[in-house]
Amino acid sequence: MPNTQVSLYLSWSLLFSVASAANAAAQYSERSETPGVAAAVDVSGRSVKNKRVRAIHSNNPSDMGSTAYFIKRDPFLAYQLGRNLNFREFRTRDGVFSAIADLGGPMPDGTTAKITAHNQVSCSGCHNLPQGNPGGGTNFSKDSGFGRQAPHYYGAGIVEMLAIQVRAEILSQIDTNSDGWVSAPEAQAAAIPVRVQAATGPFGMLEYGNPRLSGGATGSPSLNNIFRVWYVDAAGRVVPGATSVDGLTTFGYNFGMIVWGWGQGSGRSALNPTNRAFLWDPWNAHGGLQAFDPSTLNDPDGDGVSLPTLSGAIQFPATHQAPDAGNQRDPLGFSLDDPDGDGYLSEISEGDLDLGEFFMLNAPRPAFAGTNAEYRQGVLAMAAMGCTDCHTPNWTIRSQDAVFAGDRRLFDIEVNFDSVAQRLEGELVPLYTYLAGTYTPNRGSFQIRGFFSDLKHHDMGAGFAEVDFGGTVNTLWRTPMLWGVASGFPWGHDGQSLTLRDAIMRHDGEGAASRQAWLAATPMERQAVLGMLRKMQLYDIETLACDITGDGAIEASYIVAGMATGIERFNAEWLFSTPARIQGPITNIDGLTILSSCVVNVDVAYGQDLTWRKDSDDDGWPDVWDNAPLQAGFKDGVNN
Ligand code: HEC
Ligand code: HEC
Ligand SMILES: [Ca+2]
Ligand SMILES: [Ca+2]
Ligand SMILES: [Ca+2]
Ligand SMILES: [Ca+2]
Repeated sequence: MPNTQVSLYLSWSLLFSVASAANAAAQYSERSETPGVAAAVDVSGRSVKNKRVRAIHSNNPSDMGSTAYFIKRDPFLAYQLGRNLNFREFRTRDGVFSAIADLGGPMPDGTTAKITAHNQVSCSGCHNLPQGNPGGGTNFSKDSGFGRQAPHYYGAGIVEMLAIQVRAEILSQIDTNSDGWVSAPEAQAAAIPVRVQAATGPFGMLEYGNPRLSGGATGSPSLNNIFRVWYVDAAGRVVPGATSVDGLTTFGYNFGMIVWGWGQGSGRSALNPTNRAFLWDPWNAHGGLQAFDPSTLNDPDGDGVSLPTLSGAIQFPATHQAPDAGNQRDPLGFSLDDPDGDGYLSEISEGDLDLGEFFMLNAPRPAFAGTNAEYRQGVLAMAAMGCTDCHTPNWTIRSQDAVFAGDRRLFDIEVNFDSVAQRLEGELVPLYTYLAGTYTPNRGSFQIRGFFSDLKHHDMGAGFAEVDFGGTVNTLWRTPMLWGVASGFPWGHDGQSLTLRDAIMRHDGEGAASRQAWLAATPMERQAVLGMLRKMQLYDIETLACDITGDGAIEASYIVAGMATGIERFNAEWLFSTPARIQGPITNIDGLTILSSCVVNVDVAYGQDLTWRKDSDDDGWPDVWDNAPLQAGFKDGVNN
């Protein structure tokens, strides 16, 4: 019997591969088709439907199909294209990998390897709870034998905006002549400790360390470990490799907040300062896909901070540069470097990063699935135990002015708990002005309730200690945002806490007093905390009941392009400038009528025929970047 099964499978797959080869030109390997026609089908509508085509960056929205066009003219499509880059499974023909599961990157001791590299073809290989969302959930072999836990990145835009805002606020206090860096005399005159106001009200004032230099006119500052500092010459330009202000080659410093990552130990902050960097880094480390990114290198004054990207985020080339340097370029503009030598060029383009970043900027934030009273009680109980000394509940994004960038997002999804219906319900809140076909973010202020982090690193002592692969001990960790913590199973940097109680019981070092307070609290007080933590949750973004039309109601049968799509919900495809039209009711092989969310106008809805996007030979190289636009060549447009 097993033999028959195998041979059946073989003959079927043989037939199938012949059929698909015959249809190759008409097919996408993504699930873009309708049932009964081809293999690449998904009636749930959740799979990636658009073709893998390198996106082309432009600052000009009139360049049809460029990233400026999508972000300014068709931003929900930009969001969806970015979503699909985050969740797409990259294939051999896209340049994924060169090696598989080799060891990569040095630990602090300089010799021990840090991670199992080249182990996933998609961000969603690890960030997939719930599937198709920027959730967390998996642990993988990194830093120590216990591994590291993948956090969710719901609300990633807010996290990034706060990180850039804290830096801007600190800089505006110390950099008294406003030239963008801290000179030795400015450092000497700085107030200590440097303070930042997270939000008005209680728990709002945070201290980020000592910006003065260790030796007065020379040395280094002692800011909180979450910052990475670099040193600059008399004109504020990065001096590569410098480790202090010496008054000879270095005359001051600059810094960025490495907000992302659990922590890498004393003097090593954490992983990445921006969402853009948190795309090219894992694509390289896990997927073997190297990005070429002129936007990050766009630093005309050489101070180590780039001009804002299309999403409005400054980058930090002083400390973080994409792996493909683009030393040699094709006349059409893409990089010829091929850092991993697999023959596939420009595996991730600057435009891909624009779109992936735009999705992360606008990624919806976690929700609180309880009443205001339950929330208030929980926060009060946490405050009484000292938890809020680190888990800062509220933050304010400052509106745009000379110092701050304002809320750069296009929209917010406000999710609340309906205690009568006993469910979460969302509301799409536009944060843009639409004028003459162009969407512009309002860049106002935004109140974030229920964030629960001070964005600082703390010494958490033995309870959370990590002995890394090479034997170095780390006890410094970023206060994790607790939004979404109920869906964050398991907990701690190593995922070793299988209950919330256990995570709390591991608080040691600077958190020891809090654990004592937890132990001394009454069962009711502890219950108030746990009860609240268990309501801070994630949700499936695309099936959440959600008012997207702004009429204050959630329609039971929401019609898009003449087709009933089910309950009103946030599916970005329906907000495209040409909305995606679903297939609608179909009869399946069992004779049941089901709703097919397959999209029947993929090419038009997804802008696949626009000048800067069109890929006539389906090789992933858009015609305008393809040296043989009518001959498939996955490696470089020409060769296979
Ligand atoms: C192999 C599993 C894996 C893959 C694939 C992966 N990640 Fe992660 N991710 C992790 C782990 C583990 C961490 C925590 C790492 C640490 O801090 O040491 C993390 C951290 C993050 C963070 C920071 C979260 C926080 O709270 O600090 C972001 C953002 C993120 N990943 C985004 C991405 C994106 C985008 C991709 C795809 C381009 C991706 N990840 C691919 C496992 C993965
Ligand atoms: C001194 C700062 C500090 C205080 C006070 C503090 N925490 Fe934490 N908390 C942290 C840090 C840092 C971590 C991350 C530990 C790690 O990386 O493994 C953490 C982790 C957690 C986690 C796990 C989160 C996750 O995503 O894995 C929970 C839950 C938590 N804290 C709740 C509390 C509660 C409840 C209190 C009060 C009883 C409290 N914390 C007090 C700093 C603090
Ligand atoms: Ca590769
Ligand atoms: Ca390559
Ligand atoms: Ca092509
Ligand atoms: Ca070609």
